[in-house]
Amino acid sequence: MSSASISGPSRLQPLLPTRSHAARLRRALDRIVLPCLLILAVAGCRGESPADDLPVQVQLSVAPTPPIVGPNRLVLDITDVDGSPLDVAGVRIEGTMTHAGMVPVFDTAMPQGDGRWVVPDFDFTMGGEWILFVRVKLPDGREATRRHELNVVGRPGAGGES
Ligand SMILES: [Cu+2]
Repeated sequence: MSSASISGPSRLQPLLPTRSHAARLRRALDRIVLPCLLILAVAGCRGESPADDLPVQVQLSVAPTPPIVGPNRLVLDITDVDGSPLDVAGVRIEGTMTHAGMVPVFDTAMPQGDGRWVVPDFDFTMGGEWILFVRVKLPDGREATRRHELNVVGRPGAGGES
């Protein structure tokens, strides 16, 4: 057994270029990945990502907040891109979750005037992350779909997913 090979600069030398190369690569990745994450975070906060380019914005509020398993009141304020109330022909809601075997929940909103539509008792059938597709039918028959995500909290004995 020789101890001469334990500490020799010649053994460490090959590691240095590799490490700095890895650091350069990581810095380059940070430059690409970080902005992407920021964009995702902003989109997630807004809870809305248009699937079409129709000039329709939907602002969703839920009572109670956070929403609970069981009936909840959905209030949808529908505007054009400038924030002015939009005259629409009808609003349908589809609620679903990402896991397999989920039965979607469908409902229809009722007009309250000034672009506001209400679903009095939208039934969240279980707790967890829900995706709401708000389908806004325009007077000319075209339909805009806006997606909102919200976390439904379970109630004891109400069948929530923990
Ligand atoms: Cu579910």
